[in-house]
Amino acid sequence: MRWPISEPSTLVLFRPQISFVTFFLAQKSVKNLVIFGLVFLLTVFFGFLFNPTLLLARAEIIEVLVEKKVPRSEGQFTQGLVFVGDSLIESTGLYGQSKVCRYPAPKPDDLSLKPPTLCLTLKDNFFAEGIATVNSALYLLTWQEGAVFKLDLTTLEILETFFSPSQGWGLTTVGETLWRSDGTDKLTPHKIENFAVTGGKLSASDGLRPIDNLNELEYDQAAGLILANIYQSCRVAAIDPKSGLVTFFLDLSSICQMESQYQKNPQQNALNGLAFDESGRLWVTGKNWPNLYWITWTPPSAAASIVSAQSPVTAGPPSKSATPATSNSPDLPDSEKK
Ligand SMILES: [Ca+2]
Repeated sequence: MRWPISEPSTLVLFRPQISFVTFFLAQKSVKNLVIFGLVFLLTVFFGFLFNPTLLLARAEIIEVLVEKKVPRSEGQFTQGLVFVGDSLIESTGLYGQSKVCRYPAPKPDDLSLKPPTLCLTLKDNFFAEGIATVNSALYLLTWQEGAVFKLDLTTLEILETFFSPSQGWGLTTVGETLWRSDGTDKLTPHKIENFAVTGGKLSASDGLRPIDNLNELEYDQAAGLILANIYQSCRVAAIDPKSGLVTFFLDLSSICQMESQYQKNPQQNALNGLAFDESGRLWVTGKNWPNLYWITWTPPSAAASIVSAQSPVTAGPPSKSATPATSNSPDLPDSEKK
């Protein structure tokens, strides 16, 4: 399993510069030394000018706090999670078991999660994945079947079926665009009318490396960032939807450590499920986890400021509270999915 947050190999990144310095030091002529020195300085200057993200090196990693832990029934292979009004909607995967269910959303005076009031069960040959809402519709991805279902948000009735050109993992809405993850570092924009691809893919990177295994998604409206669950890790990447730059990571390892199902089988029972409720609280869960967690975090400091300033767009400081917008889900290698 690749670990997307591993430290970069600095020596590999700067191998050309090291070779240049070695050659520079071998010079015996003062004139040559001056010329090569100037060339070196210009190379460094223009390198950062055309790729300023090199200055960032790595995105900040922020530990989250658990504000509330809410018990729920076990055995839900969570793929997508989204709040809509007073409801929590969840999609769950696996062939022969995939469904979408609506639950009464936890209330401030009663944060317990009640049984579902309505469920749509998919045919056995569909593996449900991420979900997202737009107006009165719910969009549901399937893993590798190529089908994208548009459901009536109230009745969960399938209204239309669209086509996805590649695997469906996570889904979220940013404005009038649906963004889909497919397990790589790429996010693909789709039209809400027919799910046609509506632009170029977004490549998630921390400035040095691609951040792949993007899975469940959730748009943080207040911060202007797409939160992406990194598959089979306990981290969430906060991605600028204009540049693809990861401005920070949320570290949820403390939650993974307290989750019994994760401890039993971290590959299968991976962290999965991100959703902002109506009050801007971010809830997370995982596959087969018997709990939902309301989490908060302290906004990143210097790193986020640098990123925001450099980004052609966006992104106010990430916040502890934000307003929801959408949802989605993830998944994995064929052998591990089932
Ligand atoms: Ca979500």
